[in-house]
Amino acid sequence: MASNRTLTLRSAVAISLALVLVVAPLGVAQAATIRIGDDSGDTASRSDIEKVVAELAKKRLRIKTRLDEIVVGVEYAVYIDARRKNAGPEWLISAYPDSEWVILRVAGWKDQGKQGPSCGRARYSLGSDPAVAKVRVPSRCLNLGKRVRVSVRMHDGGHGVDWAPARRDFSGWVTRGPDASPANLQG
Ligand SMILES: [Ca+2]
Ligand SMILES: [Ca+2]
Repeated sequence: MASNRTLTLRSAVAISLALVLVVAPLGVAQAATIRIGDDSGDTASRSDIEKVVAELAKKRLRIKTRLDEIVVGVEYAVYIDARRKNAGPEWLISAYPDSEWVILRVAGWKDQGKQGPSCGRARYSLGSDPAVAKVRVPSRCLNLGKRVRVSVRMHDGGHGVDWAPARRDFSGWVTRGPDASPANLQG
């Protein structure tokens, strides 16, 4: 029969293993962020996309797009592919620098005229120096799973269009990571 000391040691080992199992998922490196570089000068518009960063955490998806300049009247559109089984994106966030923006359901890259949920905690903002468009949506509101990919389009009327990474092409899949610390959420 095991001594009390052995049992205590066994218990300690069991508890330690349990702690490791609980803690491990947080420590696993996950590709929660993806960056898409885009060429400068590939559109005649001054709202040339330079870079897109998409970040998926448990509670929210954030997409940050760096543009050469924010031009009034430009449509800034973020397509989100949340279902691998369905071809193309499921959601479109369409925004304008004069602050009007909306979440739409899409199928086959087409706006079906169906407005998506209003997602009360969703946010869209623009910064002019540097020129950055930011979109932040709660994952639950758009029923996002563990992986998404994005495609971003800037449409400047007759002046040009710019896509990142390319027309109707997506970034790689962003695998959900743990929610970023409050410091990482800034910016
Ligand atoms: Ca570009
Ligand atoms: Ca899809």
